[in-house]
Amino acid sequence: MSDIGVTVKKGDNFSEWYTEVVLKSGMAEYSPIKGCMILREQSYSVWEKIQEVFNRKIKETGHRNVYFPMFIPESFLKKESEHFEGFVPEVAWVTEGGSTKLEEKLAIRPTSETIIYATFAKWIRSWRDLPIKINQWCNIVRWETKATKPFLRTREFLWQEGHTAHMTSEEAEKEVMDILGEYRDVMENYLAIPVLVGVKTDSEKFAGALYTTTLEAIMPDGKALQMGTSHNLGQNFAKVFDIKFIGEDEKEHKVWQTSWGISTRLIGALVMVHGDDKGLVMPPKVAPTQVVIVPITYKAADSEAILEKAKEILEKLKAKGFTAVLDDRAEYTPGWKFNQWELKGVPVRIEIGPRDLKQEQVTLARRDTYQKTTAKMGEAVQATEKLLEEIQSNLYARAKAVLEEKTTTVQDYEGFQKALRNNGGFIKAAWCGNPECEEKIKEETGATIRLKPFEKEKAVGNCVYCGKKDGEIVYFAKSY
Ligand code: 86X
Repeated sequence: MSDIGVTVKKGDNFSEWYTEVVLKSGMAEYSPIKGCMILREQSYSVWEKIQEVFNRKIKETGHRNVYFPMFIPESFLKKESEHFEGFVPEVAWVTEGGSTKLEEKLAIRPTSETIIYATFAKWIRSWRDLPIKINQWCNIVRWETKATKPFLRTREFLWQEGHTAHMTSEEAEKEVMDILGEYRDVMENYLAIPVLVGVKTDSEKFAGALYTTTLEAIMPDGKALQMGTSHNLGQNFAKVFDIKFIGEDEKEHKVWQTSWGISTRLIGALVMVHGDDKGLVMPPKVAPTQVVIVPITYKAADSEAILEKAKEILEKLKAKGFTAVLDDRAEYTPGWKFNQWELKGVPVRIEIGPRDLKQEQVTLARRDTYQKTTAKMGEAVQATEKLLEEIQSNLYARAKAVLEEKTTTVQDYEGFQKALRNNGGFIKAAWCGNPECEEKIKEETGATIRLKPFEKEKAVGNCVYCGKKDGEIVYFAKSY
């Protein structure tokens, strides 16, 4: 029995707990290839939900989905060596077709800038061709040398990559921020994970970008996780790929570009942030199954009547658009079923037993707090709907409290090191802007600057490393 449920406590060994939950809940399975995993029904369903939500958002704002080849000629990546140099050791190559050596080896896309922007150069002639706002959902391969971890760092993963080209710098800037806002909405209001948003420092930004904006969450072990990124590419790629247009002024201009992405990494964050000692806890808005109905019919004389009621409620829930299942398997006990659905993180369980039937009620058990309540049989659907909403907001509130608890403001380096040691999480401190201080802190503590908050939240203090005046307040953390 013990090998069915989770055997490691989240608070005892977080890393082992994570792996156990991911495997036992039916989220992922290891594959024969190191660093490549199988996305099972539980996780793929969450991915589909993320796709559904994000597709709706970007289509509303005029983006369209496309699909580019997964092979990128070596010469394309070389053209961009300035921006991709650091990544070269991570590229996987195809060198043969059948038994014939290829004339030019092909990279398996680690990201698609080069192939997409070479194509933009063909598509764009005049200002009338702009803007171009495209997105693709695809797989990506990066031959990681660091230890891999399901969802967080795998050699193959799924993502969306958005790529846009605009007439003006202002338009590109707005695009970067609009997408950042949509990402934030997905993360906070669907996945129930609060994030900090801001700008990367020069040493942490994408080399091909003018600036990189980022969304960062904190995991229960105190490490930060980058949840998504939206880049302002300026005219950097337009110069390399010669993407130009004749403007209304009849002069030639280079386009202004953006790129942005989120990946299946978000699913790893979901497990880490909300899961507990019994397994997954799914936020209702992305839960593959929102409600499970378990009839308690063993040894019950009125099992027929119980089942009938259960089916009635199931149909009503479905009609209202909820994803509900009726677990009427006779070969398992209710207790076994409870454990299994808890492991899978189903937010609400409806129990109907002989006593419930007699009193014309149902018992509702919520996954986040394990609290049980009863509702009148006729109000079961309404009560469930309300409970799902409550769970969604409670999960967010709980995660938000953790984020706050794991954020420490410090004045000096001693305080910095102490906070990092004792509490982990985000350290809010002033930084003079010198990359050398940033690098020293990284070397000495392992923490990096995760982001600089946006203008409106700006504050100043003495640099936590060198003590220089009027440094800007930034967020440091150790990270995944
Ligand atoms: C950076 C930049 C950008 C579109 C995103 O962050 C969102 C979606 N792309 C990705 N990046 C690389 O450019 C890269 C390149 C190579 Cl060749 C590689 F092997 C790994 C990479 N990793 C990240």
